[in-house]
Amino acid sequence: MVNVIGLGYIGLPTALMMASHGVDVVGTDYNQELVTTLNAGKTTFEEEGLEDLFNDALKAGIRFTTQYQETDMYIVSVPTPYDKFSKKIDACYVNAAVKEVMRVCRKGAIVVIESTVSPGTIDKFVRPIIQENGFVIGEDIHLVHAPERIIPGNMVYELLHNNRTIGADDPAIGEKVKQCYASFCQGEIVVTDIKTAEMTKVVENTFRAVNIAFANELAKICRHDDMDVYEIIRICNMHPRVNILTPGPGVGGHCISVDPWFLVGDYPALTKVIWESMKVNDSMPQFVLERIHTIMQEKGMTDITRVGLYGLTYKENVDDYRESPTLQLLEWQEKHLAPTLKVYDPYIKNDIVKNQYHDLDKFLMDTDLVVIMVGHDEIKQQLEKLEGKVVLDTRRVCKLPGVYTL
Ligand code: SAJ
Repeated sequence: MVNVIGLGYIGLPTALMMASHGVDVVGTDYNQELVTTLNAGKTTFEEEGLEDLFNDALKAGIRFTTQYQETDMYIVSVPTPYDKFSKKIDACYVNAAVKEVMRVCRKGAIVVIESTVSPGTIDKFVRPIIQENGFVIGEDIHLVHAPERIIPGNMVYELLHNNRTIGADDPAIGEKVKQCYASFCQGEIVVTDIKTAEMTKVVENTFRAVNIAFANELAKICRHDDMDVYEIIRICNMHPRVNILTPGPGVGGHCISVDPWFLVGDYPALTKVIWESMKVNDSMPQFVLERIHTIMQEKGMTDITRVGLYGLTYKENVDDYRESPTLQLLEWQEKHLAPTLKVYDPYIKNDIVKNQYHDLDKFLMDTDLVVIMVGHDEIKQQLEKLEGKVVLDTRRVCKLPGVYTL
């Protein structure tokens, strides 16, 4: 039996996928409300294909509980935030989960850490916890790091098809864990050591952060001299060895906007490019505010309360708003005592910010300048509703004449 610890954006789909492919799975989360919801037959977030996968896993017998199970394999997929001041990883959730596992696990159990951790985190935090509990690593407990790679918005497909990395002290244990993931994963599964696996995960997300920062910097250069950044990137990307990502209003989510900081925190003297890239990405919400100001001046608009932000989530067609550019923008704006802008997002049903709307038509009725912060399919399919509005499109989804871009 596999006990998946942490039933969030990664743990839940992983547990469901294993269960629906014949593995005996129990999902554990310390959040009683979340466990109750799952036991009532409801999923806890929106994701394409998740509902069907959930039903398959239920039929296959998956169980959800707040209790850690006595078994011989654990998959820990809890969050790893970073400390905003030191920029270093905060491994408190991983540490707490491993401590709980130590209380109940069988001798010879395999503990797989799926959570993203910076290189050396398992050596520094996880190994001592196991040893303090009187276990010998490699004999009583086996350690493995199997970082996840799935992208919100396409998780189910990517769980099935992405290649994976498994880091283990003992290659034979690595192979055993590989067999478990191979129950559903059709991609190639590489077995390596733990520190290499830790590093690859952080490097993958840092690569993307730096590439996005480059695109964002190009957007600023092009704005400065009135060039079309999208056309320039489109043409450059026709070169066989160039692949620039897309500029946007900032970088959000719990991965690309967080993981590169682990490297900056651990190697401050060696991370110049990464550090500057993160600063560029973090500057984008403010850049959008400046664009709003310029456009209002150009259009002779004076009433900031008639400006509305379309989209609160960190990217299109997901319901996750952690670290979202819109939240970053609102935070920046509030610091300057300006009245809060109007906000609407079809994926966010609860009120999480001031002046939040829950109906697109009503939101548009009260807005003269619409700033598209997220390119949800909803707005892409109803672009005609923006006719007659001043539009600042930070996601390049609305190619109507007269639309402002970054
Ligand atoms: N963004 C841009 N321009 C782009 C691409 C993205 O501004 O060209 C923005 C998005 O709007 C969003 C942020 O960047 O605010 C991050 O979105 P994303 O789609 O790039 O990535 P995530 O954070 O949803 O998922 C990433 C993925 N990592 C890589 O592609 C290397 C995913 O595979 C990882 O599993 C995930 O992080 C994770 O959990 O670590």
